[in-house]
Amino acid sequence: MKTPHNKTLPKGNLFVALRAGYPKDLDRIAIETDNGLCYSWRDIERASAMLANLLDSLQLPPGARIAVQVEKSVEAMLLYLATLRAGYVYLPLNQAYQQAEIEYFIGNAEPSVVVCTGKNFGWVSKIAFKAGTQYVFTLNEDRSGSLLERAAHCSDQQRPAVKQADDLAAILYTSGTTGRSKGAMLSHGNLLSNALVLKDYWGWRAGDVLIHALPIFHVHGLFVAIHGALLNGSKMIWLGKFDPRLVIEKLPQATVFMGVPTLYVRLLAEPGLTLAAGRNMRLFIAGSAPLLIETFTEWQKRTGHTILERYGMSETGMLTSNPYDAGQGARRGGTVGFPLPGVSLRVRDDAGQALAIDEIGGIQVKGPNVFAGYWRMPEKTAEEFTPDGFFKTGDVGKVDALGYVTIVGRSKDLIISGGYNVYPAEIEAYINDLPGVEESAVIGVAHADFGEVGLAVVTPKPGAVLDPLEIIARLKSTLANFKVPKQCYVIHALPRNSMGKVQKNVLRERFGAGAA
Ligand code: MLC
Ligand code: AMP
Repeated sequence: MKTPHNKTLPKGNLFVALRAGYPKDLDRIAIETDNGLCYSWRDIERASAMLANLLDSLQLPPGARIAVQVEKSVEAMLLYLATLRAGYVYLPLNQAYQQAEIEYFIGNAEPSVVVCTGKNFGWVSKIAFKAGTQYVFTLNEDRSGSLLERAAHCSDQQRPAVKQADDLAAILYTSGTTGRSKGAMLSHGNLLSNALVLKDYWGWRAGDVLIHALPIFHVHGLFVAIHGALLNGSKMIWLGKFDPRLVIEKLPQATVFMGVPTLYVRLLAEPGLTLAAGRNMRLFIAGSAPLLIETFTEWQKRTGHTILERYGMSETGMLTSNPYDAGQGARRGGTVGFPLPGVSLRVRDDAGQALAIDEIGGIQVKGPNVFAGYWRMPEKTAEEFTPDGFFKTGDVGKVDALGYVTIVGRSKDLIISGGYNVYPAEIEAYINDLPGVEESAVIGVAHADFGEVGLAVVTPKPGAVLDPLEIIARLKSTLANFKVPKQCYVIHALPRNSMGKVQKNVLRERFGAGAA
C-alpha cells in the first residue's frame, strides 16, 4: 500500500508508539471503570501481550483481519491493542448491526478471526464459517467468553510485530452513497501521525484524565480518545455507556471530555451541570456531527468552558480543529477551526476549480493522516481522489480570511444522527424490497436530541395498502436500530424534478417539522 505521504509518515508499529507514552511507573492506574474495576498500565501491557500471543499462535496469514462485534469493554480495547501488537488488521463493528449487515462486512472483509458476544455466537459463527473465517471467539461485557479463556494460557511477554508506516492497522467501514459500505484502510502511519499531531495541538499534559464515554468502533472513541490518553500516559475513566449524570459525577476527577453533539445536548439537560461541576476540567472537545451554536453558547454559560469543535472522518482521522491555545485564535462556535498541522485543505467548485476566501464548495484534503483507499475497491478509491492526490470529503464548506473552516452542508446524501452515519440509499433499498412498496425516499430532518434523524416517505404499488408502523417494525427487525427512520409517511407519488430526480428538499419542507 503506497500513499503520497510515505516519506512523512511516522515509522513503526502504532502500538509501540502508544506504549512509549505509558508512565514509568506501570503500577499506576490506567483505567478506572464505572463498575469499580481498575487496570494498571502493567495490566494493559500484560493483557495485550497475552491476547497478541493468542493471535500469534493461530498462525494467521499476514494482513489477516480480526473482525470484532462486542459490547464496549476494556477487554475489547485490549483486543484492539493486541491486534496492532501482533501486526494484524483490526475491524471494529457497531454492536447494533444485525445479520444482513454482518453478513456483508464479513463477506467483504474475509476476516480470519471473528470475535462476537456469546449471545450472538450462533448466528455470527454461522455467517463467519460460511465466509471462510477460521476462528470465532466470544467476548462478553463481564469478561467471560472463549477469547479470554484461551488467552489466559498465553505468555504475558510478547515482542510487537515489526511494522512499516504503510502497513494496514485497521479497516473502518463507512456507508457508501450507493448503499454498500466501503472499508477505509488506515495504516499504522496514518493513525500515529494523527495521534501525534493531536497530542500537541490539544495540549495533552501530565495529570490529564479523560472521561471515555463513546463507543469504541468509530474514529472518535477508538482512535481520537484512546490514542490520546495512551500516548499521553493519561488515566481513563471508562464508562460502558454514556450516562449524563454519571459523566457529571465524574467531571471533578477528570480534565478532558470528548463527545458527539448529542452528548453535550443531553448533559445540558441535567441541572447538575454547573460551573462547580466543571471546575477541574481543562478541555471539552466535540465533533463527528455539527455542533449547534445554541449548544456551544449554552455550554459556555453553564460551565464557563468553551467547547473546542473539530472535524474529521473515518477515511482521514482528524482534519481541522479550533485552537486550544488562545494565542492561536479564539474557539469559534459554528466553525471547525483550522486545518491541523500537516493537513492541506482546499475548497473546490464542481468543476474542480479553486474557490476564493468565503466561497462555498467541496472540501478536499491531503495529509499523512489520509487513508490509502477503500478495501478491494480500486475504482471507488480512484473516484474519490483528485489527480493531484486530494481526497474529496463530500463535505461542503468554506474557509474565511483568518483560515477558519466552516462546514455548511454535504454533497453526499448522508444523515448524521447522534454521531452515527446513515446513508439514505441503503435504507431505501431495504424499504423498496418490502411487499407492496413502489418506491421510497429517506430524508434527514432536524431533531433536538440526535441533531438529525431519518424519516421515510413511501409510495405503494397500485392496489397495495401500506401501514407506516409495519414498515418501521420490519426495518427494526433487519437493520441496526440507529438506521431505522424515526417516522414513516405513505404518499401517492414522490415529487420529482424535470430530470426525474426525487426532490428531497420538497419532502424535507413538507415533512421536516414532524420529527423535530
Ligand atoms: C440510539 N438510537 C439512535 C441513535 N442511538 N437513533 C438515531 N441515532 C442515534 N445515534 C436509537 C435507539 O436504538 C433507540 O431506538 C432510540 O434511538 C433511543 O435510544 P437512546 O436510549 O436514546 O440511545 P442511547 O443508547 O442513549 O444512544 C445515544 C447515543 C449514541 C448518542 C449515546 O447514539 C452514541 O453513543 N452516539 C455516538 C456515536 C459516535 O461515537 N460517533 C462517532 C463516529 S466517528 P428504539 O427504537 O429502540 O427506541 C466520526 C468521525 C469523527 O464521525 O469526526 O469523529
Ligand atoms: P464518519 O464517516 O463516521 O467518519 O463521518 C464523517 C463525517 O462526519 C464527515 O464527513 C462530516 O460530514 C461529519 N463531521 C465530522 N465532524 C464534524 C463537525 N465537527 N461538524 C460537522 N460535521 C462533522
